[in-house]
Amino acid sequence: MHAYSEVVARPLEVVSDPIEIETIAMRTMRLPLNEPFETSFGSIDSRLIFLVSVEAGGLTGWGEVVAAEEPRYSYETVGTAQHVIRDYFAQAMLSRPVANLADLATRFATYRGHNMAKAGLELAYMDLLARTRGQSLSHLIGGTRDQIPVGVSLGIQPSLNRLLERVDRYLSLGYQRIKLKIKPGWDIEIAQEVRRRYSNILLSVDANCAYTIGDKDHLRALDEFGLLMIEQPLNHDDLIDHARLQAEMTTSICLDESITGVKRAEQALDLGSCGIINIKIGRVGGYSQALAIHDLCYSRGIRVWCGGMLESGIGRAHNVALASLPGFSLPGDISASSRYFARDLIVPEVSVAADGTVQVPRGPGLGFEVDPDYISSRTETIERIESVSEARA
Ligand code: OSB
Ligand code: MG
Repeated sequence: MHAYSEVVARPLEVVSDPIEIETIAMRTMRLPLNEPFETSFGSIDSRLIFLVSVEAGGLTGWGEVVAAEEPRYSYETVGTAQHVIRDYFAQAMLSRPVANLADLATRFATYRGHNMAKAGLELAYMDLLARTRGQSLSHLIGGTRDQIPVGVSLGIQPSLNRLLERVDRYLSLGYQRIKLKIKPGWDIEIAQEVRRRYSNILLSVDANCAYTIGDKDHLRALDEFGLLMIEQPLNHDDLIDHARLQAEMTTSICLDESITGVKRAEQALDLGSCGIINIKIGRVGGYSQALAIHDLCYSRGIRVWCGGMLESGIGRAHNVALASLPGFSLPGDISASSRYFARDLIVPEVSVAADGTVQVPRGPGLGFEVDPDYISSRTETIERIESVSEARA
């Protein structure tokens, strides 16, 4: 592995005029999933999508709050995010013109937690900033890749045969890495079977916190299968037990839930809690933290990849931009729109080429058109926040 010391060149840091945001809109809509998605913490068959948009000078920037309906992956929910945006974060954003990303992040930092809610607004701001400058988001944040390698995350299935069928399908579509969701009782044997069938693929597993350090010997059985990584085997806020486990496993641990910001990432690396980090913009509180974690890992030669939250195309388009940064050397959980939904909210939809890559768009902002008619037709709730006084009225 290389140690990098270069600073990532980032047009974002070039000074531009402050943006006076006029309106923040929050929309929710339910999108059915093409097939149920089961993890160690439960199964869902639709996604309640929460979009935020910000308007200034006739332009609109789009973001997505990736919180789920229930506090299982994290404590945030669509409901808590609506509350904190409506009652706190919107005012912070509208109170005076936003000078830059750091200015916005500093305003939000005075409020504890609620990273996905903060991130939704940071995403919308960054899309707006990129559109205002006529630049692509990827270019704005210092992206260097024209296409990004992608993988697929396969939920727990009713049977091994159903799982193998899905592995076959996504490999034949070109996906570069297969990730299997695991839990006690659906772990060693399925990893073994998939590896037996495909000796050379990039294969990983994701436990979503389903084990404890007491399961160490059980988990070590996974070391036989040449996995790229085991993602978040232990508790969601643990670093210590992960370090103990990593010291006894040859498979790299990748942290997801445990990495909630750049400070935690630094501690995880110092403790040896993981060898790989999954960066999700929502989980870490927005672009400000996601970029900082990327830069930290890039400078230390630690591999990162972009995680997913079964987002709509709007959130996924942001993930594509993020994953174009030079440190994203492993395939992301950024699958084609058709892997999730019958119809996505952006045009064109995200598609995966036969070589398992997604093209990074070069048009202004997200680089995909947001489909306003389809969004309107599906919107279930909409709330507009115009100004400090009106928001409080
Ligand atoms: O742990 O990475 C996870 C989806 C929802 C919540 C948590 C996770 C996931 C996924 C799916 O693994 C990733 C995707 O394809 O969006
Ligand atoms: Mg995960």
